[in-house]
Amino acid sequence: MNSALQKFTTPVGTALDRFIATKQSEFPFATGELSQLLRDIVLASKILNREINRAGLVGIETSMDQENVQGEHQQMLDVVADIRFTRALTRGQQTCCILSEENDLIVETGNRNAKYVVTLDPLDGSSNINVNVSIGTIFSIYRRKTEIGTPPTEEDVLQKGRDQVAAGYILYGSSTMLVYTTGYGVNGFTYEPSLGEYFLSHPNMKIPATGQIYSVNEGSYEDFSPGIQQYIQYCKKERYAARYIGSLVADFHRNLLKGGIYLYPSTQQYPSGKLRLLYECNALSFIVEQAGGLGSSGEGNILDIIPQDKHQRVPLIIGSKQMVKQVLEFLK
Ligand code: P6P
Repeated sequence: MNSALQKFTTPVGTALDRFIATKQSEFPFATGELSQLLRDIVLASKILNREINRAGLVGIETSMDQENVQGEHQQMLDVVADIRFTRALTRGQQTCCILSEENDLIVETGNRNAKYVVTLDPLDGSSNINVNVSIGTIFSIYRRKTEIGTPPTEEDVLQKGRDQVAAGYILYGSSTMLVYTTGYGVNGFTYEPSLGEYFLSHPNMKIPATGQIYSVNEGSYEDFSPGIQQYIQYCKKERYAARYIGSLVADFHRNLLKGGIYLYPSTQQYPSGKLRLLYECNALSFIVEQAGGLGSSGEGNILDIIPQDKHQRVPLIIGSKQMVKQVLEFLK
């Protein structure tokens, strides 16, 4: 084939849609419902990506001058993201209810015959929007606990991370990526805006067993337990690189690729840690464990925590397995 022709016929790679269909065909009992649910999430992420990438031009990066149910400052994009994902999941008809950071109560989609529930942080790190720092969406998918056809209840979302069917995140960064797992490894897809499609760019992702990067807000150092303080001193003595973007998905993704550890321990302001078990910590812990890493609260594996409250916060120590285990040694 001549080089000119070759240049214009380079394969574009594996589209996410084809990847989902291929994976579904590998499971004889798969009915396509999970595939459809994943497509619903992908659609919402594409719409949101468009808004984020022109936020400064359309005035969407402004604040809502109101707080969400958590008492946290709400950006307009937080609300837009919540609406986009809720609408896509509702119309996709595979989700019976959604637990979102932006709503205190579970949101019934009206699809009472749907067998899945979604827990969601529609837009994490939104305080970074108006300074053009990467932000992310984090999601978990569970099978409902209540009977098909009945109204969903809180029982459907108060599930251990170990019981997740799938989990993933979208990173709206210098490029937009979707990374997810269904329990059979972790795969990363990069968005090609000119085609409006994600393509497989990071097959079978594995986090290095150890690393030289630590991510923690050292401004809270005085609040940290002696064990955490000793670990931070250890990182400095070892001349590790301090990398903390203030956007969980961005910090997590870099550590997943390069090896490293992210810590959000208990602080004076957040005695139980800042991050939410059901729609941040469980999803990232499922992903990191599938990639060979570890997610811990400092007292046990995140995935084994039995949730008590929908918006429960937990301390999070997550990343390369050897680094997390080392922190646990300091905590003993
Ligand atoms: P702090 C963003 O608000 C977030 O939830 C995470 O994305 C981020 O890692 C963390 O909080 C930053 O919190 O207290 O260090 O500013």
